[in-house]
Amino acid sequence: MITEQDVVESQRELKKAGPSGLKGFLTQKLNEWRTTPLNIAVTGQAGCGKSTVINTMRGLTAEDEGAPAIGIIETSMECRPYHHPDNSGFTLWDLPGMGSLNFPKETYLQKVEFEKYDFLLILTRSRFTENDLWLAKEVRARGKRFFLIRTRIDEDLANDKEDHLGTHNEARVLEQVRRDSLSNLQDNYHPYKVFLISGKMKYETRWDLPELNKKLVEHISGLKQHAMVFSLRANSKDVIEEKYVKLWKRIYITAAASAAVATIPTPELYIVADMALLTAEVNMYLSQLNLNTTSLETLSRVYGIPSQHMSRTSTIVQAQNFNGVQSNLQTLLQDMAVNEALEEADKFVPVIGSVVASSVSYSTTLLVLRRILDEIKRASLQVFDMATKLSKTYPD
Ligand SMILES: Nc1nc2c(ncn2[C@@H]2O[C@H](COP(=O)(O)OP(=O)(O)OP(=O)(O)O)[C@@H](O)[C@H]2O)c(=O)[nH]1
Ligand SMILES: [Mg+2]
Repeated sequence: MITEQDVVESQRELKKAGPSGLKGFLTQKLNEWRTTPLNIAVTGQAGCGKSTVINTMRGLTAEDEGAPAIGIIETSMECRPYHHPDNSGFTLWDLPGMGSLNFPKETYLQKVEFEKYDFLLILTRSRFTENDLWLAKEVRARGKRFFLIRTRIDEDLANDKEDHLGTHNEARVLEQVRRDSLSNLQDNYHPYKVFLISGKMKYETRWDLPELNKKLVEHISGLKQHAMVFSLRANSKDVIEEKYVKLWKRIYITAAASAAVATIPTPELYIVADMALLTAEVNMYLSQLNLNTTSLETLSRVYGIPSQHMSRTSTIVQAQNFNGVQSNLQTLLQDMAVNEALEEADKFVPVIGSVVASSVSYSTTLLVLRRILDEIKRASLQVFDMATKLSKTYPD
């Protein structure tokens, strides 16, 4: 995320507008991904599970406020945008299925304003139709990506288990369903992968949903990729790793922005740090890695894991329960300012070092943020393991 070009620009900002100019520039870099729009269209026939998938991808369950209506009557009669709760630039569009009275094939692409989407998710509960394939080809012809998704896979598995209690074999059922999904298409050769998923949040770590997330990240680049990684749920070890790598890269900029003030640290404080900025950053780690209070409550509700159980994975996760993230951070910063040496080799030292007394602050903050991020990642993997263990069986 931080390039040589950024370092040069930082130096220029510093010369031009002093430490506060530098700070403004760096803060804007940190927030760039939030202003990068991402639009994902979700289409499929009534009842195939669009609203359910949209909720789960936004970290919401049906009873959360702002979640799309889920039900057994046809509720999606128009294109409806659903924003990510923490990133309004990330929008999932609930599109009506093609071929319904209001949305005939001939005018479908115009009516749904097709050009604006980065990806199209084509959902089906059973077999894909020629209409689905037509849509997929139109998308491809316009240089965009589509994914074929077979939903409600937990129900197929549960049915098979009930019907073939003695011989039920999950892998075999999945293979059958995968083949069956494309069996209505005339063309014998269709090289498309079918993603088998359940849209229910309790199954978000299972079957092909994590792989789908990975593909959404792989097929996009630059700031849009940042926005994607920071908007997806941490529902696989791969996504947790992706988030970690991108959060790690922000540390240089955050530490520099925090240290870029023209005040000399007092002997009692040792270092200069923008506590509001740093606390917000640590809160971002917690929410990105599913460990903020809201995520813990959701996980607790969905999987039945007691919140205290998850909080115990780390002191910083625990600290947020009594608003202690900031004081936790402050203690770490002060302890480290005394104990740890300057990291000379770092890229920003030449820039920050010219701001009064800021290089020690910068290096210390850098080390503290790294330590905290590592700890939060470790806790996140632990919580992830708790959740996956509990989602092993179907149905309830
Ligand atoms: N078990 C299971 N049930 C699902 C899944 N997806 C959806 N459902 C259920 O199927 C019903 C319809 O799901 P919705 O998400 O409302 O489907 P939709 O495609 O948005 O339907 P319309 O808005 O009417 O087009 C609801 O009762 C959901 O709870 C799934 O993956 N597994
Ligand atoms: Mg719906």
